[in-house]
Amino acid sequence: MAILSFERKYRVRGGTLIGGDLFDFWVGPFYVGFFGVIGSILILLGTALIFAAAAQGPTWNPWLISITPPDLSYGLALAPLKEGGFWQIISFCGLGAFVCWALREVEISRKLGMGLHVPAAFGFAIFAFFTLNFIRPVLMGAWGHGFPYGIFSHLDWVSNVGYAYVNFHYNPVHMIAITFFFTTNLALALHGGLILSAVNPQKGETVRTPEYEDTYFRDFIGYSVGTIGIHRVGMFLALNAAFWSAICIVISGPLYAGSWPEWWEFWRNLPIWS
Ligand code: 07D
Ligand code: U10
Repeated sequence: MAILSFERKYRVRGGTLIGGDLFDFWVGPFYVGFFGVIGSILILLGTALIFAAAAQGPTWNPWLISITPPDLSYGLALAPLKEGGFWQIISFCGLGAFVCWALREVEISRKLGMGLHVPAAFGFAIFAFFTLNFIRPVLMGAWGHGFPYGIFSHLDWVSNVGYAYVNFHYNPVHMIAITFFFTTNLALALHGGLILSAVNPQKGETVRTPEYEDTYFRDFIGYSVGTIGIHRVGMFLALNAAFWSAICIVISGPLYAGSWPEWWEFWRNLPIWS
């Protein structure tokens, strides 16, 4: 079905989570919905506040602008705007906008009668952000433990927090998260390469069917995970990357405050070696 007649067929009301027909419409290609409206408000407000905070100075250099969380002395209280209050409201707008974005994905999935895989996957990214700037600061008793919104400043934050635990590479869960990130890359390279090699032939050649794709990997490594299977593998790897990232940072501080290299001493102290 051509895309335009398909859109006419499925663009009917219903499937919304709340609000019934309220905001159940499209603007050009975009589905709006209740969460599109709320999300847009939060995005506009959050962005305006970023500009307002940046306008306090000291710089308009985009690399150096930084909206910083309150000083640790504010604990979990609200801070004045210029002393971290901007950061607090912007964080709230950001989180709200991410959640609205996910719920709008849910409404679109429901309208189309599709699974909720896309919003579920985005939920893992939201979970990582929520862990960094909400769960961990609350567990550690101060909003000041959140990361600042700035290009260089957030890199400095990662470096400082990393060295606060001496060498973050030794955090075993950071290792797991990185392993999942790298394996996601491997899987996507294999998948992208395999698909292009089969369905994007040279002029005069014919497109190859999935049997060819299966056979390629059976010949190569003795096993093919299959055309739907590779997407399960990809989803599994990518979601685990975000999930273990969140875990690796939330245990640093709230659960374990020492040095990560020293954590591995448990291994040398196992009675089995003596
Ligand atoms: C958090 C993103 C969520 C996104 C959302 C959507 C918008 C819209 C719109 C532009 C999870 C946002 C959308 C804003 C914008 C428009 C149009 C995803 C998230 C909701 N590390 N490390 C990680 C590596 C070192 C340290 C994670 C590698 C050092 C700390 C990942 C190396 C030290 C923290 C990772 C390395 C150190 C991390 C990040 C190598 C520093 C964290 C990915 C090769 C000296 C952070 C949850 C992530 C974390 C984190 C990888 C080195 C410290 C696994 C490969 C040794 C303190 N590191 N790291 O979280 O876990 O994705 O956060 O050296 O806090 Mg590390
Ligand atoms: C393609 C295709 C297509 C097909 C195809 C194919 C491409 C058209 C036609 C071909 C594809 C294939 C044949 C498949 C290819 C396969 C891959 C690309 C890779 C697949 C890989 C996996 C499915 C698994 C990868 C696994 C990873 C990355 C896990 C690494 C993690 C670990 C080693 C540990 C994991 C354990 C976990 C997560 C749970 C336990 C952890 C904890 C409880 C927390 C951490 C622990 C502690 C705090 C304490 C103890 C920690 C210690 C001691 C440290 C441990 C540290 C470690 C690093 C282990 O296109 O279509 O069809 O066929």
